[in-house]
Amino acid sequence: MKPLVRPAFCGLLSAAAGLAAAELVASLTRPEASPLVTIGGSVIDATPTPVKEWAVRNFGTNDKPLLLTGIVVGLVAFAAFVGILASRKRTAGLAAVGLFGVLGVIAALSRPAHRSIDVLAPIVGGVVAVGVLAILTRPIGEAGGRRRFLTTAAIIAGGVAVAGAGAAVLRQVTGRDAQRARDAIKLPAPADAAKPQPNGSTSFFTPNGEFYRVDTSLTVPTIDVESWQVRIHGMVDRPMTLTFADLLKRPLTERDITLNCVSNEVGGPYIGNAKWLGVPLAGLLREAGIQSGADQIISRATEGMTIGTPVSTVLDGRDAMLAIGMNGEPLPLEHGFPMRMLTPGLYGYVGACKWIVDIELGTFADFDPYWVKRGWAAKAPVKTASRIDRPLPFAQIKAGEVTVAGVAWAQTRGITSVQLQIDGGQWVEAELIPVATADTWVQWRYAWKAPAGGHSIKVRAIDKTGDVQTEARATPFPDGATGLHTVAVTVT
Ligand SMILES: Nc1nc2c(c(=O)[nH]1)N[C@H]1C(S)=C(S)[C@@H](COP(=O)(O)O)O[C@H]1N2
Ligand SMILES: [Mo]
Repeated sequence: MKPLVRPAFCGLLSAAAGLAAAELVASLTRPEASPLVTIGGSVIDATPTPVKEWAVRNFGTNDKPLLLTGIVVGLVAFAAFVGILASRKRTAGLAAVGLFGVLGVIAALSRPAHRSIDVLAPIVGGVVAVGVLAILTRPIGEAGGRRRFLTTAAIIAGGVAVAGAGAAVLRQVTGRDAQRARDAIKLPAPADAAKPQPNGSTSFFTPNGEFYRVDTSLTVPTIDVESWQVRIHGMVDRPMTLTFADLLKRPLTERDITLNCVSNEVGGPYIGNAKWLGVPLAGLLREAGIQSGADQIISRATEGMTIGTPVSTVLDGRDAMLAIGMNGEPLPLEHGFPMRMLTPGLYGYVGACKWIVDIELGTFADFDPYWVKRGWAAKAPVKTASRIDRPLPFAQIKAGEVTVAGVAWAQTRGITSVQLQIDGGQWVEAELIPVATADTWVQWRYAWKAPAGGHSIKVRAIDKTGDVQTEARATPFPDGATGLHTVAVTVT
């Protein structure tokens, strides 16, 4: 058997050279379309929904670094194999390493919001990988022995390091520029302020840094706000294009709105409440002139997400908006800077597209957005729900008066009552802390005289339409979890 180390090394070095070159070209052309990101995005999109749900459940936001590591491990294994192949059948090996480029091109073109320029990086990467492998596997006579090979390899490795570092630095600079531009924005005061909240509770609003994040994007998009614009088109009489400056010039509305994710399990953390500032969407759409028959608003994000929102929900009087501010600041990059949609009463995947670059009026019959293609419900109003935040599950607490507290929500309908059931007994009313509108969660609390022993506390909410939160358990797929949050505690 021929020794495997040198051929595997040649494969790895050529793949590394190709990847570094491709990443460098991408960071110069369009960082969102870096091959690692487009390949990773394609892997995410091809992942079956149950696996994705499992990953979100078990790794939360950490599912992405994990995926990137997986991709790199896969690339390393394939590269080593290609090197070994090239040492036996040189042409086959060269063709195989070229596959990296082809894969990259396919991944780039399969992204929903790709531009033609995106194929440049994988093409350059493929050519570099083939070239490097060709040089490293030259027949011995031409290659001039071991010493010469090592020198060549060292020079290539140096090139890889420089290109890789260059790509990383450029990436950081774009990220920092976007962050700086975001930080420099002075948001105008709202023309229409949010109703003052009657409660003084600090935890009513979720600070931006603690707000949950759920998206399929491997890297946080860094949109250049100066050149950014959004087009509103499709089934409208007067298509329009708006820049960020155009949005700032319009009368802005400020609203307190609770946003939650359809993937949230009963009692889960993917919900947050913030003060949002934005342009009312209903007014914009009426200006554009919605044509009859248009029933779906399709938002497209810079990284390729598509989200479909019913026209009827946006026009029914609720405060749907194109948001540019969150809790008194410009939108944080990870929450959709420079602009995202918000639709009170809808789960995020049908009403809250981030990093929007395009809004098209169309129909549900003609277009399935990203998650709908994957089996999730096309229309997904939030379900009435409640959560116990205190005491924590399995807490050990002292006998006596214990405050049980949490949140309940039924955006657009509002919460009329929250009830607790302790150890399967009678349902008792919790105290609701008053809120200004139906679009936020409600904080509740209950003073419980806790006797010693093991106890279970169960919560349910009743919304203002009279609907009692169902005890029947349902998984988040396809339109949101149901069931009652129950916490077991030990009182001593
Ligand atoms: N561009 C884009 N927008 C997106 C998503 C996404 O993956 N990409 N995820 C949606 C989902 S599933 C949810 S629940 C909300 C989450 O918003 P947040 O991350 O600001 O909390 O964003 C929505 N908007
Ligand atoms: Mo979500």
